[in-house]
Amino acid sequence: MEVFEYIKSRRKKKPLHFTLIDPDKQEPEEAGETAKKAKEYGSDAVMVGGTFGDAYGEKLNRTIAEIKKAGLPVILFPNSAQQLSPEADALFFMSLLNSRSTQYLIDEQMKGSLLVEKYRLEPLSMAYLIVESGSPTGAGWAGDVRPIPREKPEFAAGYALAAKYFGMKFVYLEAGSGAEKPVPNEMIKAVKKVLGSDVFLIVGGGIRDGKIALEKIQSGADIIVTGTIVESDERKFKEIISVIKG
Ligand code: 1GP
Repeated sequence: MEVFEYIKSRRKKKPLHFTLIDPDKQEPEEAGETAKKAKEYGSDAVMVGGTFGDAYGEKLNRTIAEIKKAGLPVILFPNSAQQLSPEADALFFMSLLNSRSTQYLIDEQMKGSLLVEKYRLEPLSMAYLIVESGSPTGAGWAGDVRPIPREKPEFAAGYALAAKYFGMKFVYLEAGSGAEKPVPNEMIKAVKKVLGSDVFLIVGGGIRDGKIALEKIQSGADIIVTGTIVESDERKFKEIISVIKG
């Protein structure tokens, strides 16, 4: 089954959880073990990507090959046209809409699109939006972003509706990995209101326990992404997934 259809059919039953694995932070075998845990605890897919580092080419391919053994779909979450691999099932073909640099709006996509076709990766079109989260994050800095102010949910809604009009299938509200504060509930509500059920709303960054995950789901998130917690606290990781699947 195509990954988009898989997401659509699972969302009809429950909200989803995606596990983010940074290929730069561990050896391929360890990434494979993490993916097995993700599957066991009920996560729906594994996203592979990271802001920084050198996990491209061979290491990226080996990491994904290990992750795939767990049996979950693997979706690339690339930081550039360099972070592509034929081993993955799909990729978030994303544009960082609040970047000030054309590099993250369209240039990397132009460089990568023919490779996406060659590798037969399923492109999942996504608007990526970085939200102010207390202190600067790696994604915001690296992406040359003007973060959306926390008290301006209407700015996020404006970007999200523009993305929907462009035909994008996903909107990702990102607080940044390890964010001090997650995306505000009011902003999630405002964005979901304009997206309706046609576009999936992904929320991630700084989601550290089940209570936070539940608030984000109740505000309108379709998919919750966690990265840091999978590396630091297995109990909380399990708790977050069980709350989402409640
Ligand atoms: C980062 O939103 C993801 O792209 C995950 O963030 O590492 O804080 O879970 P955390």
